[in-house]
Amino acid sequence: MRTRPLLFAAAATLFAGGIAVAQTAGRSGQEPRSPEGRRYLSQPLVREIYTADPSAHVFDGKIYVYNSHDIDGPTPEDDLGAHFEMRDYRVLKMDGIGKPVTVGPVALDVKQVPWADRQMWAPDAARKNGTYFLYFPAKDRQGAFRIGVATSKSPMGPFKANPQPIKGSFSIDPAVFTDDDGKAYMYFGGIWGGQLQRNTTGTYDPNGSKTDLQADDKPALTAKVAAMTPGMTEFAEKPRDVVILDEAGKPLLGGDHDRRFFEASWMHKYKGKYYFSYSTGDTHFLNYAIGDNPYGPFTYKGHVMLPVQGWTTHHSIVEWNKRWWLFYADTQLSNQTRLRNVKVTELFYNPDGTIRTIDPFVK
Ligand code: FUB
Repeated sequence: MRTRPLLFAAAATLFAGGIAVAQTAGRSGQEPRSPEGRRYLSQPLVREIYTADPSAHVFDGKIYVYNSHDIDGPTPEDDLGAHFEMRDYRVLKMDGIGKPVTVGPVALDVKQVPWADRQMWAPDAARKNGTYFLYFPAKDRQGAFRIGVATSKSPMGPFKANPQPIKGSFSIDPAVFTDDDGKAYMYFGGIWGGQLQRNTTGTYDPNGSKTDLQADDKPALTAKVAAMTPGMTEFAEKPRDVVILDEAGKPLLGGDHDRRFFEASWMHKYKGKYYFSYSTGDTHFLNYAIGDNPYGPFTYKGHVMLPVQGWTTHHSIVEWNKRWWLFYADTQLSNQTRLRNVKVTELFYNPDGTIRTIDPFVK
């Protein structure tokens, strides 16, 4: 396990409501800029490995980030994400925002998962009764994404995978939310390479559409949600649709690419309301919608974040130290889609409960 302090050389420090959040300059002392010359809002949490898809959790006051571990594989980029060839997971740990980040050892490798063949994509984690659960998507030997679960007594792992994926699971990007009553729900799914559009009949269709339903004037494909069994390792019910409504109460349409769900579900609760947030993929927004219960429907409210550098971003929203934080990723370190780095910035609510849109660049 390695601990790496944040670089503070020539640091600019942003004061976000009292706590100093370090914004790191490069080793040269020059402030890092995007290829277009824009200044980044925040800096990568770690630099010794590439990381993406951060799902942050607070366990016993410490922050753990369950993320994809990006690697530089040989596969050319395509629209189905074949270039995301991740093989293992490594958990990040920090005592607080702005504190040193520990990069854990391999927490789970694809070779340790009997059913999985490749592409260990965006994971999430949960804790119940002293056991930590790592949820992860991977392709099986038929090339179908399924969602697996692995357990550990430590939040850093190593995790031991169940021999089979979760029964009835498909697609990608699991996010497990535990409500105040202790009941847990998994949100999941993604279109295009995430294969939601190839799972509309209950069976994976390898010859299905490459993108979506290809029906722009029909309701868009939705994320899915299923309550978890008390043991946290299976679905307690058939997954349901996570319906997002527009301001008129109508489901968002497939052609509404700036607003419709693409991938990267996350659920958090704020002042008794349920906030379902997600990525719009090909239009690169992080959006959110608010509902009155974990199943929705949810009403579309706006952008959590504007597009970052890089094709994808994927996020989580977590409360730490009585303030709210957005974990996300961009490609600052590599400027390559497949080699991302996770970041964090503070998230603020307006008095009416809407989220103040975050620009990942400083004006
Ligand atoms: O990291 C691989 C995939 O890219 C994730 O599963 C998606 O959410 C997107 O970030």
